Amino acid sequence: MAIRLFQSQTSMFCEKVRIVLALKNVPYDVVDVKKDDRKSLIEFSSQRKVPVMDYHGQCVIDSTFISAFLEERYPQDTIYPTGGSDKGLCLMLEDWSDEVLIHAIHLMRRAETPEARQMAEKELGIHLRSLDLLFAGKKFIFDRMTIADIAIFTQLHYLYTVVKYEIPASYGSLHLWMDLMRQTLNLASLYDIAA
Ligand SMILES: N[C@@H](CCC(=O)N[C@@H](CS)C(=O)NCC(=O)O)C(=O)O
Repeated sequence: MAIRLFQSQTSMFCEKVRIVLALKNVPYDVVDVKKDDRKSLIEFSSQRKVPVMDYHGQCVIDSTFISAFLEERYPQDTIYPTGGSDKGLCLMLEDWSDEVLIHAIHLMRRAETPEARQMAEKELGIHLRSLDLLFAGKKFIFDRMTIADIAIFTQLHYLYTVVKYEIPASYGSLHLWMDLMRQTLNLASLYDIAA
């Protein structure tokens, strides 16, 4: 029985999992879940969110759990840093990205008036500034590309591909890191979605 990923192409959480699967060279089949047709997903997982992984019949829900599950089974090309303390920080950053950064990105996506956009840009700006400081003088956050980089990249990548928002050039360190991530993940442009 093959591994199946219930997913949607534009979801940042699904992109996060696709990147982990690609880094670990794990072959899988895709089940595309449409907004208005979640029947097979609900039948398999008893809930309606993607990503969900069907691992030879075992149901794994949520990008963070799927990533940790894949790491356990495929420890090669690890997605975590060396050392327990750095791993703790890495998991916190993954969670920050999935639970906090995402709100600013959704706010930007939903902003329909100039006032709402200004508010959203202000909130997003707080996070972009923190990230720009975080990446100053660094390649990746830890000693290698980890799930923290991947989680943050997929959120910001969504800004370009779905929200159509360009991160201001003034965040120079953040731009350098985005370019490095794009090259490492072999994306031709920031608009490409990892296959
Ligand atoms: N914490 C979850 C979030 C998953 C999530 O919010 N998925 C969205 C797509 S980006 C979804 O399927 N939403 C459908 C719904 O809420 O009905 C993860 O990391 O996988």
